[in-house]
Amino acid sequence: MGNTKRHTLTAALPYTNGPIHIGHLAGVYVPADIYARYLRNKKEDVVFICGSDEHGVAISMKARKEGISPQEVIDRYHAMIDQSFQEFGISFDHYSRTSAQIHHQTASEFFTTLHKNNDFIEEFTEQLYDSEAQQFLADRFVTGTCPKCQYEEAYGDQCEQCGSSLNATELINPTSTLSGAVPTLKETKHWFLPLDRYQDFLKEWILEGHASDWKPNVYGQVKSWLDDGLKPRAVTRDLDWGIPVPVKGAEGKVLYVWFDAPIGYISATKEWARLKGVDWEPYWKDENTELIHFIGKDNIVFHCIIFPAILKAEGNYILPKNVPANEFLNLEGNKLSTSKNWAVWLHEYLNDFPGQQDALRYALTANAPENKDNDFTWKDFQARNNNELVAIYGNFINRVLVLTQKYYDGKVPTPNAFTDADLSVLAALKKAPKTIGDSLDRFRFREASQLMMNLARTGNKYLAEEEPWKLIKTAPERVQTIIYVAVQVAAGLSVLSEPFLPFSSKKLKNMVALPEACDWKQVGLKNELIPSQTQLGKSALLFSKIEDDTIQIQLDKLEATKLKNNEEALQVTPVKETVSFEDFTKLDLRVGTILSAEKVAKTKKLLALKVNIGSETRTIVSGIAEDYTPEEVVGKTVSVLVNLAPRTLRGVESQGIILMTENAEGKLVFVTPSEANSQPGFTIR
Ligand code: B3M
Ligand code: ZN
Repeated sequence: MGNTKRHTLTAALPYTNGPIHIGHLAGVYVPADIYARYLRNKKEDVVFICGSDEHGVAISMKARKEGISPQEVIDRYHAMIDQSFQEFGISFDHYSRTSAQIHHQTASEFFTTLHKNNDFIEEFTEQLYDSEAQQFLADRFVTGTCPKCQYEEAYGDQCEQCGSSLNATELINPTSTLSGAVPTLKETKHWFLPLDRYQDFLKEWILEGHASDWKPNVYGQVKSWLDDGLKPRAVTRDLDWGIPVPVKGAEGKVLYVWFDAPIGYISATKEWARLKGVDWEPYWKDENTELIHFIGKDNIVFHCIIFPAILKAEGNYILPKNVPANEFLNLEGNKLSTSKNWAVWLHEYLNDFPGQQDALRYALTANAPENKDNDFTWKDFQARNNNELVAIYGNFINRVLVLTQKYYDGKVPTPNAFTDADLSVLAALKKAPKTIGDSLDRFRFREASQLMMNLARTGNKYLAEEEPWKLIKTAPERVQTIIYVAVQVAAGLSVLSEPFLPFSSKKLKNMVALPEACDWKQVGLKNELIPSQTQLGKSALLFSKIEDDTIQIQLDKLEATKLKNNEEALQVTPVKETVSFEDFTKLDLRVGTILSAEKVAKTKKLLALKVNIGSETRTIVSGIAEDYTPEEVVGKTVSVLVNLAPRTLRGVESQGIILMTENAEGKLVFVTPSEANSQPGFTIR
């Protein structure tokens, strides 16, 4: 490839425990694909790598739940994910899987090399053990409270709330997700990667070397781990699904999934190179190669600390130049959830919106969760499609093609003298590859997509202002110039929109008869992309309007999911054991009113309330902060259990319980004495 730059791009390997949804797409695959297409468009040397992550507890758990083997789980989802990525136009050069033999071999070799170099510590330690399930618990087999941020549903290897990487034994109040049992400690031998040995190197490489070019969210997370001080981390597990630990004395143990999965990028590159008959090594070992990892924010520690430490220990590999991790995407105001089916699934979208891949790609890019979590709504999706793709981009292209056909039988006219308006549009076109490219180079995909749309907007506005349809009778020589200019913009757009809108770009390229050689750079260099007298191709609609009832079908689907989840939540609460009337009368329930409320520091869920119960004011800690702000609850009339023994929650003594139930949306609501005139202190019987 001569003197072009070499790039190795990786996109996080999806777990094959479920299909792909819009959160995965917006966070990882769409931006990665835009970047890959952009570089190829500039004729650079790119390998864009991904594959299925088929080990780890996520897979075992899914298999258990469905009563099938892990192999059946991974085969099902690997095929499905691979297919939906292809249909969506995610242009991986290779999509592999970590169950492939070449990966088992590559990962084992890494482990063996590090083992020989004494890069591991071997230790007998006490690990969490579920004696009901007779299994050691790590990673997602155990949940508990995060010691760093107090989030109550952290996993045994990671807290999704604050992103901290954890050891299972650090969790406060751990529970087994297999049996619900409280685990005990039991001794077992494991191999640890002493991350502390890499502390100084990581500090220098990232904190000093990448303060300005890494995204603040990524840099900030890395800095906080390094400030905390790195600790050794087990890279083996007591599990029966995974890559066997390739050393003596490790029978029944497998590699930790986060040890093997990132190595999957390397195995997949090897597999690709073998198929293509090229050498894989420069893509991973040549200092001039730019390695970029596209990931979601929950994967930062693994790609910025653990994997680099592994590569560094091995000694022959390059490190990532950047790790442009995204934040999370929500759906209609709620967190995406595979288990709650709260998602827009890619395979379903492809089915429901055939031929409209670009509409979703565009909506996810224009609203990407680049710097903060963001919300996907169907209304916004519809608006992006109808008001931007159809009304601006599509309208412009359609006018250009239709007018050229009508006035000149589809042949690009010869321009006459250019006016200032013409020249300024041509100048905007010539500048666009640089401005859009600058944003892409800095991984600002939202901004880049808007700059691309602005070029279409410029074209559309130009035609609206010049009104060639009015001039055709009076000043036909002027119309020749206008259409000529508009054709150039359309041609430029076909190139510059390709990373964002690959399907319509391809159609558009045919429509404007773009020469094969015209790439990103040419658009910025040439004065003329399509010479006069070029015969244009047939015009076709690039985008179609999405109607309200189509959107309503999707909203109804989500509504049905909500209802189903609520029903299931109801069904799983069986009636408790019978109590005697005498026991019931022991409970002292009273009407109260909330006088004030404030958040309990360092918790997400807890509010500390002052409640007037008639005879006195009580402090009551209530787990409602995710559903109510303090301001919203002040003044509410509530039902209170007032003779519960006081309990201390996060340092605050709670002197009672407020009765709550749930509404149809799953929001907590107060059990309110609704008949008029009940007063603080009245008893509830
Ligand atoms: N399988 C994705 C996740 O955390 C995880 C990425 C692996 S990248 C090497 O959902
Ligand atoms: Zn946390």
